[in-house]
Amino acid sequence: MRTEALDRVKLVFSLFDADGNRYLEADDFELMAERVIQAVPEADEAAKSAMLAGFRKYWTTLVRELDANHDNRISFDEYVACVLAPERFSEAISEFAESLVGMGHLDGDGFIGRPAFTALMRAIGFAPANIDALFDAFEPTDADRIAATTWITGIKEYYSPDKAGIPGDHLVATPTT
Ligand SMILES: [Ca+2]
Ligand SMILES: [Ca+2]
Repeated sequence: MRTEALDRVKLVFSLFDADGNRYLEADDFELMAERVIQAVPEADEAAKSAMLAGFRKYWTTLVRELDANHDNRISFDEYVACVLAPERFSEAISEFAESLVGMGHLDGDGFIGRPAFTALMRAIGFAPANIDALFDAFEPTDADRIAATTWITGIKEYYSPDKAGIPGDHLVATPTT
């Protein structure tokens, strides 16, 4: 596994542990889903339902595939195994990615504006400077919007054990400005 991939996984584990007890549990995903759904109140109800379903599917996939000691929670050591077998998570990550991007895709024209992107990423827990750096790496249009497909691809790459030098690494980096 590449160091970059491990750093990305560490960050996501710490953010998804929404209550900070060092284990991922069903409640963390409910809490995170609620935060993300509230981040873009103007999103339509279908997008919000899809987001909740995306978080729940992600959780049920994690606990089914990774809960080695069957205590219904995922420790970091258990979680790291997710990058060793990415194919077992690709369906859940795809659904999660599409539902997250759907929350920001307010007018359905294939593009996401920076405000919705920032609101969603802040709700997950990423830092503002990292979020801006990621958005810029996605090469926004003159109207400061990115393609929905670019963001979906970026989320999937984030979880790829053999990727480095990708836009998602901006989320892990310590901002220099
Ligand atoms: Ca937790
Ligand atoms: Ca466990």
